[in-house]
Amino acid sequence: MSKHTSGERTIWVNGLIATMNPEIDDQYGLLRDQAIVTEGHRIVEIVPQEDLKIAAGQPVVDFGGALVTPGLIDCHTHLIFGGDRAAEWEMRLNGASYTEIAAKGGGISSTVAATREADFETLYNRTIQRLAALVGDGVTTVEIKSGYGLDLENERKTLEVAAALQEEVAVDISPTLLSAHSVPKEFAGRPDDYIDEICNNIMPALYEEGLFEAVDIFIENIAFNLEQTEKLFKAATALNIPVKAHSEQLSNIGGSGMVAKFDGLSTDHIERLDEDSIKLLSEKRTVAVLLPLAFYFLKDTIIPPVELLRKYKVPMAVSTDFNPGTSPFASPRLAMNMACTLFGLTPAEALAGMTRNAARALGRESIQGQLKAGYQANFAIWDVERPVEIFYEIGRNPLVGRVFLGASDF
Ligand code: DI6
Ligand code: FE
Repeated sequence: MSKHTSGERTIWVNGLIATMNPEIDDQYGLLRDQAIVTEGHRIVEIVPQEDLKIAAGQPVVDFGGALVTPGLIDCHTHLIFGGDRAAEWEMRLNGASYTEIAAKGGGISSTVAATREADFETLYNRTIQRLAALVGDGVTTVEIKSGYGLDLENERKTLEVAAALQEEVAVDISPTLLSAHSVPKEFAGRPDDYIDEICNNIMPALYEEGLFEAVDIFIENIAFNLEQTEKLFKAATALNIPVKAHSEQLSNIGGSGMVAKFDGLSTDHIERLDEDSIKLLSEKRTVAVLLPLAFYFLKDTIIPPVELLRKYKVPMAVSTDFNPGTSPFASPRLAMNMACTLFGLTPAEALAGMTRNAARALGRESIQGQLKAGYQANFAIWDVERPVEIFYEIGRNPLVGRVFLGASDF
């Protein structure tokens, strides 16, 4: 990326700007004939081009009529893991269910074994390819979860890969501790003891090391129950760590209500979410994260209650859920496409789901996900006439460049 050196005032002209600012009276917050003025990492102002006063020698970048959106934000991924699950996918295509495969020691457990086996370099090299695919789709912020190590050493290894990638790639990584993804074999039949191990050992140690910024848990019949969740959330809250959950993907045991109780960042999947839980969410800051690629790959048939989420004004985000078992798709554009076709989101809701609301799901809503004064200068630049074309055609990618913290490859 060529650098617009930090602190330098830069003027970006001739873009069709989809600000995603809800205060602008257009579903994409569209602005025409306006210029974005940045200083280093920040947007200083967006002003009518005719009012611009450009000093001699001041850097000006011409978007040439391209569409400019906030950099995309993929707020839920499991990008770092060993091995793959192609053979299990074939089993599923031959008739076995995800739950049956998990019960036979397949599923998440097989990826845990492969991740423990893999060394740092292997994990790093595999992940950087996936990250490149996300970046190639316009991503400037990505959440990455642990959750395939399931012990102190291997959860640390996973999160250290995320930290190393943060140094190498022009992208903002939001790391999440998902040690409560599954019960590891050392704790077989003792899920409560494993939750204690996370609360007393894994979480405080890795938080102290600065390796993650939020805590996640898989709340399901086949994973952790509400009591275990409450224990984890209380321990996280005592350390001032925000919480979130995988909830109502396969069953509804009240997970989203528990996330609401702790004013969590997000509740994710939520195909089986009910109206009473939505009412609880509506009073909180929590974002409902929709993961249409996992829904598609599992051939689920129950769609999330989008109409009720709209009714109660719960903000909806959209993410890839990239993982080896249920969503091997590093394509945010495909996720937005399928959020529309499979879940009935409008294109503007889908784009808000990968920008403004995804920022909120990561606690970054005051600095990312919109183009407005005071926000970070993170842009995705698209060779399209209207926003829907960002994810209309899959195969030909209309992204022509990204700006990340003011540094541009456009
Ligand atoms: N739900 C999911 O879709 C992923 N994790 C989760 O809790 C799947 C993870 C996997 O199958 O490896
Ligand atoms: Fe997930």
